Amino acid sequence: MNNANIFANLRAQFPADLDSIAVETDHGLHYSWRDLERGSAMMANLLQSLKLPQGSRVAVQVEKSVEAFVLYLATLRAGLVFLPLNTAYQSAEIEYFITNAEPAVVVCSAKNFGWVSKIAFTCAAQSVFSLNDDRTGSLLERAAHCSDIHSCSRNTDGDLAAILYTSGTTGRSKGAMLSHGNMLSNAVMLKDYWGWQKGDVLIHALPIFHVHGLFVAIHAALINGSKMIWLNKFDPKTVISAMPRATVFMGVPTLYTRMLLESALTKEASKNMRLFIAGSAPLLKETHEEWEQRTGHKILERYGMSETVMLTSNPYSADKRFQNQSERRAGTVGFPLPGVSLRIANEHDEQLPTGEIGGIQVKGPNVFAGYWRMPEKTAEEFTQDGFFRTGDVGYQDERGYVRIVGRSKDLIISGGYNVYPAEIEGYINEMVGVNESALIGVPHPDFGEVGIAVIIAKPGAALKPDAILADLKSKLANFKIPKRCEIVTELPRNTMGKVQKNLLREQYKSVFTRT
Ligand code: MCA
Ligand code: AMP
Repeated sequence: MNNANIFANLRAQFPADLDSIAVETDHGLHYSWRDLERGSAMMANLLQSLKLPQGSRVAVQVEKSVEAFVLYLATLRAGLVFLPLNTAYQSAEIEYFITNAEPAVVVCSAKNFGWVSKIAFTCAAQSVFSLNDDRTGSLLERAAHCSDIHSCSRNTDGDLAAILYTSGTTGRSKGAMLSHGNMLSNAVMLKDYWGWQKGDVLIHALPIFHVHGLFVAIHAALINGSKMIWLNKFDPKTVISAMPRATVFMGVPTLYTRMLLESALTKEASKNMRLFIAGSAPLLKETHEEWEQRTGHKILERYGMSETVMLTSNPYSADKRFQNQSERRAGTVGFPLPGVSLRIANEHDEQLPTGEIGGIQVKGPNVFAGYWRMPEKTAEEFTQDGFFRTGDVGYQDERGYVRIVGRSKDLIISGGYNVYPAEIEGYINEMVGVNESALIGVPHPDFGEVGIAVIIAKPGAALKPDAILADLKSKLANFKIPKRCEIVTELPRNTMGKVQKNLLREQYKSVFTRT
């Protein structure tokens, strides 16, 4: 029987010449395919030497580095479950994830080892290792003593490969459980759909703790045996200067708008590039058009979720046989990908006619198994006939292109990161002198959308916006901090007394975009 382990399948596509370059960093380091093979074998042997039960989680909060990417491969290879965590998360956030997921192994930056290991050991983790972005840390020291020969774990399609935490409309984050089969089916299909070719080189400039940078980008490059030009941190100038040696780039819209501010972005600079892909947040039509004007390339926009990996994509092919379906259309996220069933449904989960707006529901081999240890939440998000309710609202036009027009979930997407208003409001409402708060998302020229906190004080309390923001900053990941705080005397409400966030969004919509 075939091994469904995703590492085994990616490994099978490594080039025959293992000494050729697999990863080149912006710091001038070169890693061969053999380095990836040996490095992941050594780390996998280290993890297996811990004799962990099947399904054990390996939680990782480290700065981006090639070694962190190799740790991801090693975890898959050892048949364990990878749990990536945003480096911006602070102790209360990390404590929640570790308590909830109960990882057997935790890997963190050496600078955070004190507080992270305290949380980890309190939650019965077996081992805590450090890993830094300068190739130091106890993980590498320990792995250096392990064999560089390792036989990959055998897995079935349904075996758990990763858990990605994501939040819903209320309450705490939920761990979306993705299997080897979910990820492999998506990677195999996208290789074909996006026309990956021999000689393609990917510029990798995204963080590796979310689906976009970790799965979509890395799996695509590996399954095509393609070299990556690796940036630990996005820098528009560095990406543009790498374009003559590359062919594919993936980014959230903010990365594109930041590159558009660079005079070095020209048709000449990008003439070697084959494909620019955008996703994770809506790409403005203006960005799409300006990019085409400046580079001659039409960005290919696609849509996905942590729970489902990739769902829809604009077409890659300009093949005339597909007539009017081969165009990349700005403002749309394209067509359901092969194998993905997508429908626009009403509140009774019934399919709506073309052109009508409703909830986007999906089904397919890419759709996750459920939320970690939350069977009720999982059941709530699936329809009786097995479709997953994405929480996104949209329609399909007469040509079949999907357009997202809103979200039924209260979510702000800022620079490609998700911010859940309920979480931030919870923190603000606990502050002394606060009566009530509402966090809304408004347009922003750099991050696409950012949060504004609108707050009512308790009678007699004098609230200071700066103090509120500073307090939040000490507790929460930096991207979650509202970019502004407004103290008001009342919030607009409907007849049921519910705050009308749509009216607040309207009121504050031009705060950051006014020229
Ligand atoms: C940084 N800051 C932000 C954000 N990032 N504020 C709001 N939203 C953000 N996304 C703020 C920090 O709080 C800080 O503020 C200041 O900017 C500088 O922080 P720094 O970390 O230096 O920022 P940066 O390096 O310029 O980062 C911006 C970025 C980054 C490169 C756009 O946010 C990024 O890499 N975003 C990509 C996220 C991503 O990969 N998403 C994919 C999710 P202060 O100085 O006040 O503290 S996967 C997904 O959504 C689905 C599945 C899909 O479809 O792909
Ligand atoms: P996450 O929870 O990080 O997996 O974010 C998934 C959400 O990002 C989706 O439910 C959408 O709301 C949003 N998203 C992803 N890609 C796009 C896109 N191309 N356009 C609009 N929204 C997107």
